[in-house]
Amino acid sequence: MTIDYQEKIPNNVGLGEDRRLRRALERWLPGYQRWWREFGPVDSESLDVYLRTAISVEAGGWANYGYVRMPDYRWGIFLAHPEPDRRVGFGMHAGEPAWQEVPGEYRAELRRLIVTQGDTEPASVEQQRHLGRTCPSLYDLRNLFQVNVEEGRHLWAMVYLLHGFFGRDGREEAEAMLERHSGDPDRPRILNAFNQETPDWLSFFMFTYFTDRDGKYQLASLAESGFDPLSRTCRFMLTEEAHHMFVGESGIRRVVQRACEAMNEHRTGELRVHGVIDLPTLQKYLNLHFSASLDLFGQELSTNAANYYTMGLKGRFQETRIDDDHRLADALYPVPEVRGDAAVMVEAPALTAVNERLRDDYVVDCQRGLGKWNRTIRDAGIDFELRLPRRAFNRKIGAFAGIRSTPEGRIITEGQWDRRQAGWLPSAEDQAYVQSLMAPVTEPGKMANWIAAPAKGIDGKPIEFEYLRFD
Ligand code: BYC
Repeated sequence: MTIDYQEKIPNNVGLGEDRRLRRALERWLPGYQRWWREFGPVDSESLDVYLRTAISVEAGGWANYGYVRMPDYRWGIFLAHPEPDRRVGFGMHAGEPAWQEVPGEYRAELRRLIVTQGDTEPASVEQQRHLGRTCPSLYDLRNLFQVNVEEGRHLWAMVYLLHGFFGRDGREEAEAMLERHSGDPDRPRILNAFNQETPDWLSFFMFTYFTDRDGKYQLASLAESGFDPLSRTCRFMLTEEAHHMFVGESGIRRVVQRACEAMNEHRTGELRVHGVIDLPTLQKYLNLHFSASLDLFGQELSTNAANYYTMGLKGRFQETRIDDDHRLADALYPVPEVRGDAAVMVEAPALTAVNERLRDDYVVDCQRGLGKWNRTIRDAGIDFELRLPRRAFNRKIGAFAGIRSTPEGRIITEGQWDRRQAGWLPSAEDQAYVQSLMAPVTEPGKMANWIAAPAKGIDGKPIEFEYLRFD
């Protein structure tokens, strides 16, 4: 059954009554559709995919499942319900009523935040566009497409804010979002991690675990914003983000499980002859994606971040639950600093350290998945532990950008790094091996040899459900 959604653009922002907004979006739509055809998932035009489509923000309203022909997906615009009498929660305007319009004096900063956030969404779709050709199962292919359409919707969410609240320059920024492309040497995406390729499914699972989790923390901080439409948009986006991180966490767990099964079956850790991804290779991919995602939080000490905070535009993670003055006038926060060949912790003004604090929250959250994966390894009776590298490792932004470090955080010379890095990050050979495993498996219920079956299917359906129908 193909669901016939009544509205062209499901929304709860009063699109029907807002002619100006409708016209701006209608003008943007053909460019978006062209972008989706040219830069969205390859070979997906004629597929019927069992997807969920958000059609309202009520409980269950975002979880409507049905077969959807991919280009006909209804990208909707949703804000979480308003909180009555919501106030700015932090910064110099703490306690004032939250803004329903853009405060003129903060317009440039707010626009920059929204554009940076928005830019990542289509970027990730571009990064993942070829993965459909090598899906390890129909279940995984469906999840990939679900992630892709929801990232598309997240772009819509930011474009709605630009169109709805920023006038002409907002419309120009919305256009530019379709003109920058991941990895484009002339017009790249704004943040570095979104210009890297996602060339294989192991990278995809790592990306959805580590990089989408940066999304969770950034969106959560923006959800604290005094600009209420941004806050409400981000709160709804977070409900979708959870599924993306589930795809990553469960995907990596299944790769780990398959590695353990193969190790026990063949009584060796050398799994490449058996067409399975060995745990040391997995650790290298983890090192790469974790360190790249750490960079996404910006510098340890950032006047941009301090300004966003003081202005009331971007808060800390779960700001309202923190028990302090929410102004950070005199507070201190520990940040790392490189002194000679050692990293030391120093006390810095908490206000300029909000990026670092968010990064700290993120690292704790990342660790949870490792706990689960390591339990899978332990349960299989195998003596191996996956670890997060220390934050000095392989950094391009912040205090550690200029130094080399081992995954354990020991600062080393450039020469030592050159000799040893192939043991820590995926080498050309590792990448070629992982790439060699990527062959499509499209028979319902079947899995590629390098990954275990999921624990259960989607929407209560069995694993062998036909999650996609080919024309
Ligand atoms: N790459 O003061 P600093 C997601 C620049 S992911 C390139 O430390 P700030 C998703 C910075 O622009 C979440 N440049 O930076 C996940 C600044 O330039 P200027 C995305 C960088 O501004 C998966 C200079 O360096 N959302 O949603 O405090 C799939 C000084 O830096 C980078 C957001 O990021 C970098 N990594 O912090 C789909 C939220 N880092 O001023 C989606 C919005 C820094 O000298 N963005 N720079 O020209 C922000 O809040 C901030 O822009 C950042 C950077 C946290 C990213």
